[in-house]
Amino acid sequence: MATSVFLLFLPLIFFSSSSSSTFDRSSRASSLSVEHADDVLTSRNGIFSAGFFPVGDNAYCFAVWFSEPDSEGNRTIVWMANRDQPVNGRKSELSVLKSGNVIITDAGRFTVWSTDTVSESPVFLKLDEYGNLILQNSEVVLWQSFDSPTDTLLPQQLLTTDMKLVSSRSQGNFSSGFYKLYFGDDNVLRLLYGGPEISVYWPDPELKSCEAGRSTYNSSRIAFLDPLGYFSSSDNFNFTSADYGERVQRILKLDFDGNIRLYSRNSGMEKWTVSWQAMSQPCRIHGTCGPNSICSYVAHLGRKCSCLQGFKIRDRTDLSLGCVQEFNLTCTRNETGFLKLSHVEFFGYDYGFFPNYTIEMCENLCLQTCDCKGFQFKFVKHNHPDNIPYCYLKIQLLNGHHSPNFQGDLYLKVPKKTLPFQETGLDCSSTVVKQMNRTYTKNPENASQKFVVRFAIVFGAVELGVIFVVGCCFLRAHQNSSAGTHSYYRMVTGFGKFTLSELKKATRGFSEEIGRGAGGVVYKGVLSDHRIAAIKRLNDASDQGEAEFQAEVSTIGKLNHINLTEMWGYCAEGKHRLLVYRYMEHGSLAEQLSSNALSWEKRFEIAVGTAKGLAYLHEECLEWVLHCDVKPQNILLDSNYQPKVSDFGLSWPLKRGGPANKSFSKMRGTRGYMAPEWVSNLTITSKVDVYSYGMVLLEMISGKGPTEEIENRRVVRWVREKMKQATGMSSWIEMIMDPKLDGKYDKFRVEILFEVALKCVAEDKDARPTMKEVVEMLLRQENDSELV
Ligand SMILES: *[C@@H]1O[C@H](CO)[C@@H](O)[C@H](O)[C@H]1NC(C)=O
Ligand SMILES: *[C@@H]1O[C@H](CO)[C@@H](O)[C@H](O)[C@H]1NC(C)=O
Ligand SMILES: *[C@@H]1O[C@H](CO)[C@@H](O)[C@H](O)[C@H]1NC(C)=O
Ligand SMILES: *[C@@H]1O[C@H](CO)[C@@H](O)[C@H](O)[C@H]1NC(C)=O
Ligand SMILES: *[C@@H]1O[C@H](CO)[C@@H](O)[C@H](O)[C@H]1NC(C)=O
Ligand SMILES: *[C@@H]1O[C@H](CO)[C@@H](O)[C@H](O)[C@H]1NC(C)=O
Ligand SMILES: *[C@@H]1O[C@H](CO)[C@@H](O)[C@H](O)[C@H]1NC(C)=O
Ligand SMILES: *[C@@H]1O[C@H](CO)[C@@H](O)[C@H](O)[C@H]1NC(C)=O
Ligand SMILES: *[C@@H]1O[C@H](CO)[C@@H](O)[C@H](O)[C@H]1NC(C)=O
Ligand SMILES: *[C@@H]1O[C@H](CO)[C@@H](O)[C@H](O)[C@H]1NC(C)=O
Ligand SMILES: *[C@@H]1O[C@H](CO)[C@@H](O)[C@H](O)[C@H]1NC(C)=O
Ligand SMILES: CC(=O)N[C@H]1CO[C@H](CO)[C@@H](O)[C@@H]1O
Repeated sequence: MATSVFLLFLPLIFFSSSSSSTFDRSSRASSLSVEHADDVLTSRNGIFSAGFFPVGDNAYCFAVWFSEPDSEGNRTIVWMANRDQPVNGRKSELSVLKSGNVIITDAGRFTVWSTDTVSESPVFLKLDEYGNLILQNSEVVLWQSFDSPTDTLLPQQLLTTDMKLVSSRSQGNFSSGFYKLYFGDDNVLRLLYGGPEISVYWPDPELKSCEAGRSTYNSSRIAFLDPLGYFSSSDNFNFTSADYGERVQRILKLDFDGNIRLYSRNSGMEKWTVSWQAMSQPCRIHGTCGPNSICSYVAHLGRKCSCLQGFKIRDRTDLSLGCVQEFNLTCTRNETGFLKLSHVEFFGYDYGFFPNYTIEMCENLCLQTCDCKGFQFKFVKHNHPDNIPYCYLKIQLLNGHHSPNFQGDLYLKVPKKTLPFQETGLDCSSTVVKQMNRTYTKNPENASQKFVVRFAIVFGAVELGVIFVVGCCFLRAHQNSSAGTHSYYRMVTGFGKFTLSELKKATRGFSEEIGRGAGGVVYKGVLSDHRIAAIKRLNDASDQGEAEFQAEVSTIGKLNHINLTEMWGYCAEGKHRLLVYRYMEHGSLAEQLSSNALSWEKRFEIAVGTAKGLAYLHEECLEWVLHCDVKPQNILLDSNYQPKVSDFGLSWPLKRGGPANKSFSKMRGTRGYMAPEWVSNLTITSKVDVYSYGMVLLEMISGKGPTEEIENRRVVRWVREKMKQATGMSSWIEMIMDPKLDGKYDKFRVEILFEVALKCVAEDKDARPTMKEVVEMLLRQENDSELV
């Protein structure tokens, strides 16, 4: 940017002397006082000003605004320093200190804000012509307001990793509000409501990122608005303003109501007009109405909140607090009934969803579940010609909205004696419906057709890190509604945080050990909802902070593939770190290989499934994850002997395409299965897993582990030598094959598996195929073999 060119034309330059001789050493640090209305910095082009701005009664914040007011005479604030800590109207000031720090003091006493900068040489503060407030010395920019935006993005200002726009609290209150625009862990730019509960509402959480037109692969995480009105983000999201062109002032603002809008005007004294906005349906913005309340949109009047029947407003001055229940629900079946509310949808917080359920079945289920507050019933088009009724049990009634276009109903659980409430009692359905005029960008039914899963929030877990993000990979394996009743829990409720006492209880005091590995000991347990879990207690995990642990776990939690073990949750309390997985009936591949329970067909299936799981880890998901410890002990088998790769908790996400980073300082893995790179100090890439996978294949074929010695040789060398020696195909296969198979195998496939295995265990990592290529080789050959 050309800012430095204009250095000399700055209206106000503060000097702080230290080593420089041209300025008087005794000169005070410069300051702007709250008491002098003309203590204002103005940009060289006159467009922006910075100074103290009144935000309330005798309350001021240091801000940057457009010098020219709007049509109502109000200033348009684009940045604020101390939005959450306004200062007194007397004796407060912003000072540039000799040390290079800039501070705001309240009433001459407390420092409420500072840039925390240090400089040996004199520094000065300037407001550039793009509205950026810059602190610099003669060499470098020490600090700039563009790096810490509040709720507004100006043209040329970058929104990048670790930056976020945070809405203001309300129209007249500039304090930080609940809505945030930021780049998520999956590189997608999104809008989040972070009030009492947390949920993402843009892009549409019912859509996978790719369906919303977003890419998760570009980790540069940069978004910006150009002066002409084109906004683009590294996740492929972009838009062009309705009034694209030059000579227009623009701001992109995250408004207090949770919508992002692009505003423009031709000049000062004009009204700002909206030239783009993110949400066309305001009731789809979460957090508007709070729990047990329904949002409805009335043209010209805006959004309106109304309580469900039997609930009353908690606080008339703050509708976002929602409504409280007035009746008492017992858990007795014969005392409880349901009230139908048509065209009402409550989003998220599902206890579970159940395809092909009738209303009666759904009612029964809700009655059996004491925590069930009601259920959503709607028809979802599936893989069938007919729509299938779906039942979503609600554990909380949040993000409710009413829309005549919504084809579904909410059944609210109420005491029988309060029935019959009539549906007409719902004031928004009787009065509001007719006035509503809403433009839908798409038929909402279509959106739901594609999904059997709704975005849901982990109960109790409010950490940002564990927000469940619906990514491209999240639903991949679950298009088939009968994919298993087990999976709905996790998919719908996300994964949760468990308490240590819960897990103690589940495992009966960690009594039943079912496995032991480098990372920790695994116990069998039964969760309070009767699910059988494998609970891994990590050794020496306490050197990892809780936040770091949660971040890592949330990465793992996002991975969802039929051939990876499902993680249901975690526990991080004090020094304890535990992971909760689904229990696998048939234990590990290692056990099954040694007990000779696997036929050749099963072995081949397991090879394919494992390759698919690893390929997904490496390439298809949100982030690249290396496993680093692929071995038969970590390949678990479910009741159908379907493989599930487990224990990828030791892995780290990698920047896609990039080499491994420094964090690979410690060697990981198990002797015998470890790629030579680990030992020879070469770069660690996903090819280490390919090597280990190759070793597993050899073991599955030959029945011999990598550390076993056969004729004084390790398996790999032994196999290679046998191949060289052999004259005919069948002779070496017979020599190598696991004798436990008793000659029952498909020679053609053995050959394929061998070929793949040997490619995988190549010493040179670049000669090894990727896991994706492995899958292709196995499957291509599989089809060929069927033709034979
Ligand atoms: C703005 O909202 C915050 C949070 O509710 C509150 O503490 C503060 O007093 C409000 N400020 C004004 C000026 O009303
Ligand atoms: C402009 O300021 C007046 C009072 O100063 C206020 O009532 C009005 O809501 C403001 N308009 C906007 C758009 O903020
Ligand atoms: C990622 O996004 C940035 C900014 O939009 C772009 O410059 C870069 O080319 C993108 N990288 C890839 C690999 O697409
Ligand atoms: C802008 O978005 C459209 C669709 O949303 C996409 O096709 C196009 O590639 C995007 N453009 C850029 C430069 O990312
Ligand atoms: C609900 O229960 C509380 C105490 O358990 C009682 O005080 C209250 O009157 C009950 N409300 C109704 C509507 O029965
Ligand atoms: C509900 O059923 C239980 C036993 O089935 C009975 O004891 C109770 O009195 C019944 N309550 C009502 C309100 O009918
Ligand atoms: C739904 O359930 C009914 C009976 O309960 C069954 O006949 C029907 O085949 C099911 N439909 C689907 C699509 O599973
Ligand atoms: C509804 O809104 C659309 C577009 O905003 C407009 O064309 C239409 O006339 C409106 N209908 C009613 C009944 O207000
Ligand atoms: C949406 O669904 C309707 C009927 O259910 C269908 O006619 C239309 O083509 C669908 N649109 C899209 C974009 O899938
Ligand atoms: C779902 O999977 C089952 C086996 O798990 C299979 O029998 C059924 O045909 C599948 N249904 C669809 C629609 O793919
Ligand atoms: C491994 O490589 C790193 C840097 O590439 C080097 O600092 C270290 O000394 C090497 N270790 C060995 C054992 O060669
Ligand atoms: C979705 C997916 O890749 N599933 C694979 C899981 O593993 C089995 C083998 O047991 C494969 O047949 C599936 O294709």
